[in-house]
Amino acid sequence: MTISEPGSRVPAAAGLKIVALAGGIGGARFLRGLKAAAPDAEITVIGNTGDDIELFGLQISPDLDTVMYTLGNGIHEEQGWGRRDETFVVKEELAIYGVTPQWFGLGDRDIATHVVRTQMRHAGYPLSQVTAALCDRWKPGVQLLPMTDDRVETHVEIEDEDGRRFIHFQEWWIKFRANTPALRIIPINAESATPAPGVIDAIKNADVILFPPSNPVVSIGTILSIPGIRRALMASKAPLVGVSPIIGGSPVRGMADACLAAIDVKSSAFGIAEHYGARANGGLLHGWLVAEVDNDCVLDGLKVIARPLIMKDLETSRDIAGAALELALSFS
Ligand code: FO1
Repeated sequence: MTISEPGSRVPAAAGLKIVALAGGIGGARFLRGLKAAAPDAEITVIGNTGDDIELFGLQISPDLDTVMYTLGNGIHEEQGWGRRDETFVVKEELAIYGVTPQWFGLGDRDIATHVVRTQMRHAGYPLSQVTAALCDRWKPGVQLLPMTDDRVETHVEIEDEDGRRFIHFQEWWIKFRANTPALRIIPINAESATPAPGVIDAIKNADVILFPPSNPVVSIGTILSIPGIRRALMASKAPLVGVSPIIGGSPVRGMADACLAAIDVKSSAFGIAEHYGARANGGLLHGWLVAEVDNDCVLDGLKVIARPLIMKDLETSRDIAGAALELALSFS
């Protein structure tokens, strides 16, 4: 099948079972484009929960919420996280009480989501059932599964004037803006976590598997760190296509380059492709979508196509998702 010009939907995707491993902002925007490119496909999103954090007694799942709000049309569009039309009165009141931390922007509307999640978790519901209940309201139009129901938190080892220590990923990401080098990035407890119900089956039954342009270390990498998920992806017959989150050596958004440095992977479309590996040589990827500036990305056994990769609106996101989908379908 030829890779058709940007702008078209992908009719061949009707009825297809598509599985996407997604992190936060970039992943969510890509998924919005995927829904537009393949409106009649059945999309299952395996969401990263390593960013999860408990603050002020509330259990917060940033990447699940970003996907849910973005696809459910409740997201703060410019930020890519949190709610549109948000207020921060509770945050201001907490600051007046001197409650810390004050670097996490917890909005009033967003707090309702965390209250529901925390109440349900305390009542004994697993995160996967909490997420399904929250999605009953938001109707993201995809099945959103946490990568695991077990608690996995990404912590980052840094060294500064206060010495060498681990801090929560959110503190490194928000308070430090990833400016302090990450000596190690560890998804705590991943090795004893199990995939959430439905995750392995979704991979097994997939016709196409996609890696959106999410952070390859702290989003997709964290999902791959859950025992059984990588093995299921490798055992799947479904073509697996990824989209580079790095254009011309720098991340489109976020600070993937700071994360890649922590695992000694070059911050380039080629570096990440090499990191994931080509399926023909024992890696994960059948295909890799790169920006035109990176069309010199050649990796033995990997089918690479170049396309404009800036997701500035729904149309560009749809075109990128459509190109990724068509690249995947070119293997079947
Ligand atoms: N990111 C920020 O840069 N600053 C914030 O204050 C902030 C608050 C926040 C609250 C809820 C939520 O779900 C996400 C939030 N994020 C914030 C984004 C978050 O750190 C990232 O989306 C992911 O964890 C990384 O993709």
